[in-house]
Amino acid sequence: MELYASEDSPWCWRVRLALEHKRLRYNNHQLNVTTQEHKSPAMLRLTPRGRLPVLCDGAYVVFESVAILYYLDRQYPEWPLFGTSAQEGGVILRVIEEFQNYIEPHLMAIVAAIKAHELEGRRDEIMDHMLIAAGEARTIEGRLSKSEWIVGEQPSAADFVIYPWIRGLQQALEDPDASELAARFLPIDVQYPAVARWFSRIQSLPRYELTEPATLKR
Ligand SMILES: N[C@@H](CCC(=O)N[C@@H](CS)C(=O)NCC(=O)O)C(=O)O
Repeated sequence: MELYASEDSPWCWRVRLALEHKRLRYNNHQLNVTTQEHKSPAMLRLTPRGRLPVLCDGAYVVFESVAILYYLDRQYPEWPLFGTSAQEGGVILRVIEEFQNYIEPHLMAIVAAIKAHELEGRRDEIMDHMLIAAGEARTIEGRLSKSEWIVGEQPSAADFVIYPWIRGLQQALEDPDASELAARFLPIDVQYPAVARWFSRIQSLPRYELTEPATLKR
């Protein structure tokens, strides 16, 4: 399999986590988004929107990260990503949809503003995003205080979709400019102890370290 990905993208990281979880071998092609490598004619033939990740399995091409996870699970059912029953699969997909629709846009706004050094002048707007994200993190904390994984007894697509964003938020909030925002979330082991324990569980998964963006390495 060929994975076309950008190293520090949460959408690409979730696919690397899923591939490693399933013990699948793949060639990881890291594209440089800054130099528009992902918009080359060859890439646009694979994925007309010019977004990453894209997975090619032989002649079959799939893009959109959650669609990739779904494809992998149907094609390679060992080490399931969407549970072992229709009901469990429904809950996993519901949690993913809720995350992507109601939380991800706020996390994107916060992380992008910190990385672009744009907090000055946008502090109230970004704090509003932070308050929503912190409230949603409370819901995730509630789930993880009852169970080791976001849904069910094993790691699932829900863990692999959500983890890269929360880990990315933790990293972004370590920027000294973001201290006011950080007070709503850090230190994570004090404010969200179940999330911190879940971080350790994910980081202990086999071959986890191969999935981690170099910019985030501990
Ligand atoms: N909904 C898509 C989002 C993909 C996405 O936005 N990827 C970023 C990763 S860096 C990208 O390709 N950005 C480059 C661009 O938009 O030109 C998914 O889940 O795969």
